[in-house]
Amino acid sequence: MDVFPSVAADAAATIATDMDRHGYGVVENCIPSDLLSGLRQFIEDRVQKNGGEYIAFSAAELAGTLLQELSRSANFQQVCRQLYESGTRKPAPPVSFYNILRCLAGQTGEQNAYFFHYDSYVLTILVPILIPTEGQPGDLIMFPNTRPLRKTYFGNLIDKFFLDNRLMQTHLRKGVLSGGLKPEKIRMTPGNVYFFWGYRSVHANESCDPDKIRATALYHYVDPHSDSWLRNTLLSLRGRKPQMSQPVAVAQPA
Ligand SMILES: O=C(O)CCC(=O)C(=O)O
Ligand SMILES: [Fe+2]
Repeated sequence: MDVFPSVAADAAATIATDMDRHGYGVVENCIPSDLLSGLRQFIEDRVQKNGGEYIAFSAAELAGTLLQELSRSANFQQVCRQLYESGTRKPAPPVSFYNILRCLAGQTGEQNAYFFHYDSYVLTILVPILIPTEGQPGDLIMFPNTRPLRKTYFGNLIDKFFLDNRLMQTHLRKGVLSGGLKPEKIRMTPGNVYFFWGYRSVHANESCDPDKIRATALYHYVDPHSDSWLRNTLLSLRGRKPQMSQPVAVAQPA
């Protein structure tokens, strides 16, 4: 049985319109809570083993979990393909996700908040697993669709250069905290799945209380510059696999 419901074409079209107009679209109540609870247990155990601090898991470490099942779900892949096609007017390539599970907790969770970035992938799907119900929930904050898909990787690098520097990061963080800047704030509910144009939208997450866990699974779909010579040369010089521009995981899973 598919872990994700079938989303009708007109419902997917509504999600795409919401993403264009308000920054994000949502499929509500699509992940049953009994499926989420096994994953929560896994997360709580691993965060505890990690001294109550931030931890992130790659797709390989998620083998056998609900999150891997979701990445293989035909219904989930179908809605991602439809959104991609409606957003880019291009045929959707075969689905392969860059998948990560982020668990914010402790003091190191704080260091992974307010990092404003563009994703390297066109479509971002966010599946909240654990969101604190007391104190700060760690909302997703977003300035939707602030840039188009760049034709070249170099164009993309220029955007990142202007965003990923101390001056701009401080300006955005202070602006958001003082209320001078008003991003979309998305208070996520576990069970729902959220879609946004991660490549096109400046986004970050707020912090949550250090004694709470905030866990989100991210699925990233289609790197528009995967064939770029410049990108591949830079990545091989740095000797690392392509991924989004997030701070590195602070700790390895135990
Ligand atoms: O966890 C979140 O709310 C967002 C994380 C994010 O934007 C990312 O990992 O690219
Ligand atoms: Fe992101």
